[in-house]
Amino acid sequence: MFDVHNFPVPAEWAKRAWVDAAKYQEMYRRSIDDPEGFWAEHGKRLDWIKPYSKVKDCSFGPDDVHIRWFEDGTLNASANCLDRHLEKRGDQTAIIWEGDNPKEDRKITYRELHEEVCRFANGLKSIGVKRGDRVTIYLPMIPEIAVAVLACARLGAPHSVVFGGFSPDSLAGRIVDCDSHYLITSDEGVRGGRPIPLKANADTALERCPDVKKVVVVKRTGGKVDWVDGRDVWYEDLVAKASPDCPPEEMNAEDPLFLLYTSGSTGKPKGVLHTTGGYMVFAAMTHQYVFDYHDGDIYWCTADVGWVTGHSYILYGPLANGATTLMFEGVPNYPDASRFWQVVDKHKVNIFYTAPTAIRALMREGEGPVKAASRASLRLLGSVGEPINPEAWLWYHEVVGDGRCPIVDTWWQTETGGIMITPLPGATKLKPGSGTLPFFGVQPALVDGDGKILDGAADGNLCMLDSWPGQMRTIFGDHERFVQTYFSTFPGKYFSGDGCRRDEDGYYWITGRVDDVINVSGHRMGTAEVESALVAHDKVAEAAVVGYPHDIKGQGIYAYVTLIAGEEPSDALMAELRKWVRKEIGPIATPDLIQWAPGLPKTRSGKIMRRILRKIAENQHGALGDISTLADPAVVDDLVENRQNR
Ligand code: 6R9
Repeated sequence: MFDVHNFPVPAEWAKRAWVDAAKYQEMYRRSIDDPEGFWAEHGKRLDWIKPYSKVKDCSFGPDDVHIRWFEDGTLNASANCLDRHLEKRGDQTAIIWEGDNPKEDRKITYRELHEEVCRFANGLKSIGVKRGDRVTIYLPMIPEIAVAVLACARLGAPHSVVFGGFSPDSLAGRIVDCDSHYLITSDEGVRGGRPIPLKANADTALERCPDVKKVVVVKRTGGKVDWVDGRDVWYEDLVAKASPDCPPEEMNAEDPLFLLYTSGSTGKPKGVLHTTGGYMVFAAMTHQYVFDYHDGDIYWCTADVGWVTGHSYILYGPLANGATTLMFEGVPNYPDASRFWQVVDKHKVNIFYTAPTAIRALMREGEGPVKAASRASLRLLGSVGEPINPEAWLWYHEVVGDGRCPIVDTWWQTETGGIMITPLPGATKLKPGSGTLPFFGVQPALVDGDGKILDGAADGNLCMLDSWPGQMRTIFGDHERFVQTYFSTFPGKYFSGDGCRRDEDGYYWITGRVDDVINVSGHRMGTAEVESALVAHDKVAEAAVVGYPHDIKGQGIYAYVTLIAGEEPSDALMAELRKWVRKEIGPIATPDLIQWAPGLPKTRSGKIMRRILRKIAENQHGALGDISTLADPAVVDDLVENRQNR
């Protein structure tokens, strides 16, 4: 129905972009017909210590699942982001840091960043960090998060960044899961003018992590913190004492670069593992082509480094390309709803990459805050994290971009390492709401419930038929779960967990998750995680959590809660449960709606019928479908009558 709006490639884009429509076709064909040759060539964009002779060795099963790219090559990711740029662009700005407070900013050149990373890497060595050690990073959006990530990469110590919005409990779980003995945090973070007690959270988390030997603390606010002598060290002291000379470790292409935890459909977050060579090739190449990055461009991705978007498109991709990347500490509505556009004007941002949830929230504020800035520097807009509804797309295009800037709607996942389905601004005609076409080397397929591949225009489960260099290699410590999660639903194929439609033009339209994962403001949340937090409360007997459409967040969290016998529902208890989940997981997991459920709809074998709970939460109770397998159909009448979303 939205296919009537087509946005052709602007003529000047087709001319100046790296890739036009004909070149896209040609390069895409080659990447599929001859992946070895294609990636052998494009792998050269990195500086290798020892060049690779093997390019690709991948199997999606059914017997053995393994993924290896460039496997006999060696390199260092931090050297690719720093050292190799020193000669040509040592004095170019690598990172523009814009503080939460509009009066605070910093510019850091490649030479300065290189020196700080080397010093901190030596500092980490001095407290015992060695190649292979997992280092947990729990920092706000300050330049030191880039330094910490790159210093770990320099030492070959895989980092695990935990988003600063996660609770002590979530942090502890992630530290324990990867047996990390080192933590890097800060006294506090600042967002929207308010302090966030990161060190205090870390202290609480570490009560559960006896193996953490050292905690490095960056001084961000100077706020008061507790101190454990012998365990805690100031970042500033480590760096001041350390030598600026730190040769990068020679890493194998398949050595781990980082882990990043993400929610799955079971309660326990998965430690997604990415390795060095393939990930770096894919992050850098997608950054160049999707954002059509040219020397001199100012590029801003508003994500947090705590998510994969921040890893690939604030740090590794842009820095590998020698780009100028903007890092923003604050939030879109502080001091007011014009902040994004003020920052665009202040730093002359050309390429702007954000999430639909931010666009929808700003759209509510009207055009005024947008028009308060000129935005004249903007040339390209991007979207990531969840499907963008056509209304928000059109507002982004017309109001923010003044109708001049193409929008790249980029579909990808923590697991894919980089962008998979996306327009290229000089090549692809746009349709609002569609991620359009696959990137080079990406082979999507839509399959039906029986695993049959669907041709032409179709609606199905989004799978990948073959590997791409940025693909995750395993779940840390649990290869079995990796195989089970991604390669068993449709044997021989990678299953993304998303549903998708392909139209007559071969364009892809992501329709959302088809598993028990919901997408709240672009953040993945396993419903099972929220459920286990709720039942951990001593007044809760049982809980079931589903998503429902939410104007700003995309999806909201709807919780059905059954109390233990003798407990009475009350508004106070509802508030307490919401606070409880915030504390257990973090603010992003707070239920939007809670419904007291005397009972949950179950099959005779005791399985909760989520399909019914979803329909009620969506206020679609007229279409509950077949409920004949319910053990007690009366339960449903009560739930419908007391539904919270009307
Ligand atoms: C990069 C990132 C991945 C899930 C993914 C899908 C949703 C991301 C999207 C999109 C529609 C887009 N998603 N980008 N859906 N259009 N452009 O977000 O990674 O946090 O792992 O989330 O997000 O459902 O499966 P991650």
